Amino acid sequence: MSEFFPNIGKIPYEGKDSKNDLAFKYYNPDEIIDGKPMREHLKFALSWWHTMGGDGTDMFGVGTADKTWGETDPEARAKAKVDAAFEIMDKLSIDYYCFHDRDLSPEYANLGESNEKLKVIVDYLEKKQKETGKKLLWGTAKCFDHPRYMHGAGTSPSADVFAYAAAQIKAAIDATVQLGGKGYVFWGGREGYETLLNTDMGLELDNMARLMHLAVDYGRSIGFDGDFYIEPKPKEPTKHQYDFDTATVLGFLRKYGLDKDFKMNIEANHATLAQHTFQHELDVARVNGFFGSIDANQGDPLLGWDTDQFPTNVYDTTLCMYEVIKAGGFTNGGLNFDAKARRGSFTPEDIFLSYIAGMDAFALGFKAARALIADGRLDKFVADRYASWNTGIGKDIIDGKVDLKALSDYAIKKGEVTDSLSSGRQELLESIVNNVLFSL
Ligand code: XUL
Ligand code: CO
Repeated sequence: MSEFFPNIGKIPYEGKDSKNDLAFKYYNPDEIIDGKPMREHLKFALSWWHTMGGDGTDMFGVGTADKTWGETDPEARAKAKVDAAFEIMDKLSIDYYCFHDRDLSPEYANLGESNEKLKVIVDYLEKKQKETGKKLLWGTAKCFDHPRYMHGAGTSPSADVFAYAAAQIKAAIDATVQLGGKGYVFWGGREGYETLLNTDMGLELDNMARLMHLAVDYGRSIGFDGDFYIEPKPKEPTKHQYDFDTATVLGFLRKYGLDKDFKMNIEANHATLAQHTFQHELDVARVNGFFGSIDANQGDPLLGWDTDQFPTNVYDTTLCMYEVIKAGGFTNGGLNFDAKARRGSFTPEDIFLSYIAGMDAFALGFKAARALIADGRLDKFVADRYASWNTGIGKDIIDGKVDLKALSDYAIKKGEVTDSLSSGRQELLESIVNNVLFSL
């Protein structure tokens, strides 16, 4: 088979002193760390939509990158995309990929035909996976781009649209299971509203949960043993997205009894759109036991929309990997690059250069996070800060040994609190992070 990128060979790891643009400086896929190779710690995934389909089209202009893969017939193009994607994954040492149904195969004249054509591509993917050892991280259904979804999918006022979305989700779950994926994502593309003047919010939320329950029941019935994920996002495309942030989604999952089957797929740029840090969203997921997977990218602090840039901010990747390590690492999840090269970075080489940038930033972040934990100063500071909960009245509160009256008696007797107040030392801690980061 001829190559799509004949001028680019397998990207080698050359170390931090290399000046070779087409080499990794930090991502050394086979380096063993804590008994397993770096590639298994990071579990990088290629996003089919951006990398294989995104041509740079924006609101002000047509595409700048050629993503036709040399084909005009839709089925031939879908197959060429598979070949090109596997070449990219091989050359970049990426083990996983993620898809929406319609990234793999477009819509045809009717749903029956779309499903049949999707199956052809899924069979082809299964064959390629067997030949190469590449894996599916997660699948999802694109229930937001077609005009039928203008008012939502699971939250559409039209029951027929709900049924159509259910059909698409069924086929996408079938594909995910056939390809051995351990994740299935719900990103609520148009699950939200523009004005309450035309919206029955209560019914829409109930229906969104109904669709998820139907998906869980079906997935489990055909042997899907992975995680369902919700990917929180506060705005864009709708003004009020129901999955605003992790805390909002947690309330939703618990209310509707979906909390046993779902975890979070946290996206960096979605976190910042919700006015949170990436680390905040990861931490909310972790401390509640809902940490699942990550859509790795970054936004631009000066822009208020989802720019899906490749992540290069090492401070952020460090604090992200700090959370991942504290969560015990990835199980079913991984780091999916929901990221696209800038519209002006339009050449085939830019695909590789942008992935190298993102992968190196995460490899460096992983090393830095491990160094922060090994250094121990942050952990020790936090442990000391909460020491009053380990003994005395703090321990009694945690053990449930005191009631409100007993606490009142204690506080009156003790008088003003002075001895257990200490400095938060934020500046010191920030300088410790710098010290560790720049000693790597
Ligand atoms: C949109 C987004 C999606 C999801 C999958 O902002 O992040 O691409 O990751 O539907
Ligand atoms: Co995403």
